[in-house]
Order: sequence, then C-alpha cells, then structure tokens
Amino acid sequence: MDVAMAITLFHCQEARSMRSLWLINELNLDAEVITLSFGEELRSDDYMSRHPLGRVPCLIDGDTTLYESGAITEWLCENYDTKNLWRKPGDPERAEWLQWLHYAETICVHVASLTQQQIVIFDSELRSPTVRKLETRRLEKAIEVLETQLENQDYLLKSGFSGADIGVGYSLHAGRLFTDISVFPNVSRYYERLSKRPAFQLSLPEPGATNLIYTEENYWMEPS
Ligand SMILES: N[C@@H](CCC(=O)N[C@@H](CS)C(=O)NCC(=O)O)C(=O)O
Repeated sequence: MDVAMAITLFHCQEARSMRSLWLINELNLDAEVITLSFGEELRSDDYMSRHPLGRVPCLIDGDTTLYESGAITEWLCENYDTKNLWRKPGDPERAEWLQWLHYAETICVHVASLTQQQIVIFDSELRSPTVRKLETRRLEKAIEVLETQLENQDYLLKSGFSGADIGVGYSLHAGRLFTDISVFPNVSRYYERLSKRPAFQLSLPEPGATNLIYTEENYWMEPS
C-alpha cells in the first residue's frame, strides 16, 4: 500500500471509520480513502504496522498517524475546520463539545458488543442471550440521555451542528440496527436530520458494495 496524498484514511464500510470519512466529506478535504475488507485485510503486516490492533479508522496526515476516531475528529477539526465544526479551547461550548464527542464511544461500545454477539460470533450456540439483553438495555439507556439532550434543540450543542454530532450520529447509525430508535422521537428526528446531510450520504457504502459488516435491515427483530 503506497500512501501518496497528504491525508489518507483507512476505512471499512460502516465501521467507526465512517465518522472520519463523514467529517472529511463535510470539510471537503482532499483525501485518499483506502477501503479494506472487514477481516483478513485488517491483519496484513502492512496494515498492522500502521495500527497495532488492525482496526479502523487509521488516518495518516503527513508525518502524523492517528488511530482513534475521536482523536481523528479533534485533529481534523483543529487543523482544517472551515465549517464551524470545532469548538476550540476557550469556546463557551468547548467542554460540552468534548463530552459529546467522546460520549459517541459510550454508545458505541454497546453497539460493538451487539455486533459481536449477533454477527461476528457466527455459531448461534456460542452467542449469549444474556449478554445481548444486557447490552441492548445499556444501549437504550445511553440513547435515552440523547433524547433528553435533544428536547429543545436540533443538535447536541445549542449553537448547531458540530463534529460531536458526527461522532454520535455514527453511533446511532449503527445502534439503530440493534434497537428500535423510533421509541425515542427526538433521537429519531435527529438521526433523520443527520442522515440527510450530503456528507453523510457520501460516507455510506455505494450500492453493490461488498464486504459489508451489516447486511440486514436490523438485528433487533431477530430471535435470540
Ligand atoms: N475506539 C476505537 C475503536 C476502533 C474499532 O474497534 N474499530 C472496529 C470497527 S467499528 C474494528 O476495526 N474492528 C476490527 C477488529 O476488531 O478486528 C475508535 O473509535 O476508533
């Protein structure tokens, strides 16, 4: 893999790297996106030399390599924001921006666990209905917090759309496959608003794309 451009993103379809891709699209950054299959390709020697766990995202920007989606959001906002997606140190919304940016992973750990339970663990005998129930409940509790936050506002911050919405928006994009978000009206409207954004749409797999992690419309309807 030769990395030529200033910014290179290693991505898997609808994995957490979708956050980085969405942000790159929001900011219209010139970047090379290398899409890897969710499996063997992540464990190649070449890729493991960039990310020690062989996960995505991984971003290369000149001499800098970063492999945490929240850190990548901070880095890109800090260095390239032209759309008011960053709340820099000193901004009255700085603390809230950081909190929601990282709250995205509080939601996503449950999504990752459910992905493991219902997709990665192929043999249904090895799956645990107890873990599934517990993780679904914890995911719902984490989404409930967003429902309250969005009571009187369209985005997580009062001032409007920011990088924090990209982090949380991806968590909902994947989370909605494991629980019915229509029971949360504010969250449903919020997800609808986010998913209509052209930059979000550009970050989705193209029709006919292969190597998808998620192939079903949802997984919460499936029996244990
Ligand atoms: N906290 C990390 C999590 C990265 C992560 O676990 N990515 C998953 C995809 S959503 C992955 O690459 N999994 C592949 C594997 O575990 O082999 C982040 O936000 O970037």
